[in-house]
Parts: sequence; structure tokens; C-alpha cells
Amino acid sequence: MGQWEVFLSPYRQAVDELKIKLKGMRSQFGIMSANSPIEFVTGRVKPLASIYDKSLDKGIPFEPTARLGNELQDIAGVRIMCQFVDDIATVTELIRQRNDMRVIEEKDYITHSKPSGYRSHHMIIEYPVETIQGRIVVVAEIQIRTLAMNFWASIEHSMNYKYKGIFPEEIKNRLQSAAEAAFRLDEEMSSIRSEIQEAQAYFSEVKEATNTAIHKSTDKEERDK
Ligand code: 0O2
Ligand code: 0O2
Repeated sequence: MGQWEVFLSPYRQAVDELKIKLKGMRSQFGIMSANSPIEFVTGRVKPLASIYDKSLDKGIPFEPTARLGNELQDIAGVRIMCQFVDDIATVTELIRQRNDMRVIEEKDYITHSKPSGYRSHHMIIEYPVETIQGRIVVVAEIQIRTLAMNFWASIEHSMNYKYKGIFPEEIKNRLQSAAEAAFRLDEEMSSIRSEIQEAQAYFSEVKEATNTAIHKSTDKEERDK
């Protein structure tokens, strides 16, 4: 196994474990028949080419060392998507209260959006992974954002590839106004939150009742055969 594979292996384990744990929070809300503040969770280990670019930007030697792991805080990254802006505070509080990770820094790009228009709440955590060589504490980044913020960030991220971060003025302005439009959408959705959640609860009750009815009728058919 190459040096980079050995270096990245605890980060891969951290991403896999964090995804399971955060998705687990979502199912726990489901079991309690409560609306989940988590809509979905994704995660990735930063590709080597991006680690290379970022280490160059930050002036850190591109070597698989503890320094690189501590200074590039998003080698392990998970992203939590929420339906409503208020859910972000609920999720951050749930993460702060956990005993299996330690929050070392938070960046509130929701109150203070980036000049690009980017909004998200970032939490930098220390997360211990148990390996055959003992415990390794890795630094990981959790990004928490609404579906609308995620939509904007995904589009802007892919355009960044095309323009390599240097957008023509017109595109830059349009992206900034699109970010504001996404935020207004979040505010509109928040204002009808209770109606939306009632409809969602009704929808899942109907779905569950239909599933139960289908199970009962197929079980009966099986028995009658
Ligand atoms: P399910 O069956 O959709 O409920 P993975 O290893 O597959 O769990 P990975 O490799 O990070 O995760 O995949 P990806 O594509 O990043 O997506 C992770 C989860 O986010 C998957 O759900 C996707 O279905 C879900 N997802 C991605 N985009 C959207 C979206 O726009 N809306 C919603 N609601 N979900 C999305 P699960 O949990 O793996 O399984
Ligand atoms: P990718 O491709 O998403 O993995 P700093 O605090 O400035 O020293 P850093 O790590 O640059 O360090 O911090 P920042 O800006 O808090 O978080 C970086 C990550 O946030 C980025 O990762 C993006 O995922 C996201 N992000 C930050 N600003 C923007 C933005 O303007 N647009 C979009 N789409 N995403 C943003 P990377 O490294 O870009 O990589």
C-alpha cells in the first residue's frame, strides 16, 4: 500500500463512520415519528488532486504528514442537508452534545455569507478512529446547509471548475443574486414550515397505512394458496 493510501485510510474510516452515525440520527427521528432536521447526508475523502491544489494554496508541503492532516481540515468531509434554516441550529447543537467527537472550530457562513454568496455552517471536529495500530484522532469537517444552499453551492462549485475561480463580472453578479434568491426561498419555506410538516406527516402516515394494507393482503393471499 502506498504512503498516501496509508495516510488517507483513517480519513476514509472517519467518513464511513460519520455517515453511518449521522444517517442514524435521521432514522432515530423517524422511529420517534418526529420530523427529522436532517434530510440527507453525503461524504467524501478529498481527492489527492484537490489535496495537492489546496496544500499549494496554503503553502503546506504536499507530503502525507500530521502537519498536512491538521492544517487541511477537510480531508475527511461530510455534508448534512436540512429542509429548513432553523434545522441547521438543531443539528449543530446535536453534534456539539455528542461524546464521540469534539468540535474545535465553527464557521458561520450563514449569518456572514462569503463574498461569492456561499452559505453553510461549518464545524471542524476531532474524531477518533480505532485502527489495528491503535487510536488515531483525525480532523474532519462537517458542512451543514439547507437544500437551497446546497443547490447553489453545487452549481457554483461546478462553474468554478470551468472558470478556475475567476468568474467574469456578469457571472459573478448573477451567482451572488442567485444566492440571495436561494436564501429568500429558504425564508419563504420557513414561513410555511408548519403547513409543510403537517403535509409531510400526513403523507408518511398514508404511505405506512398503504404498505401495511398491501402486506396484509399479500400475506392473506399466501395463506389462501
Ligand atoms: P437512499 O437509498 O437514497 O435513501 P452512499 O455511500 O451511497 O451512502 P455517497 O457515496 O456519499 O453515499 O453518495 P451520494 O451520491 O453522495 O449520496 C448520498 C445520499 O444522499 C444518498 O442517500 C442519496 O440518495 C442522497 N442524495 C443525493 N442527492 C440528493 C438530493 O438531491 N435529495 C435527496 N433527498 N437525497 C439526495 P442514501 O442515504 O445513501 O440512500
Ligand atoms: P471541495 O471541492 O468542496 O472539497 P480557511 O478557513 O480559509 O483557512 P478553507 O478550508 O478554505 O480554510 O475553509 P472554508 O472556506 O471554510 O471551507 C472550504 C470548503 O467550503 C470548500 O472546500 C467548499 O466545500 C466550501 N466552500 C467555501 N467557500 C465556497 C464557495 O464560495 N463556493 C462553494 N461552492 N463552496 C465553498 P474546497 O476545498 O473548495 O473543496
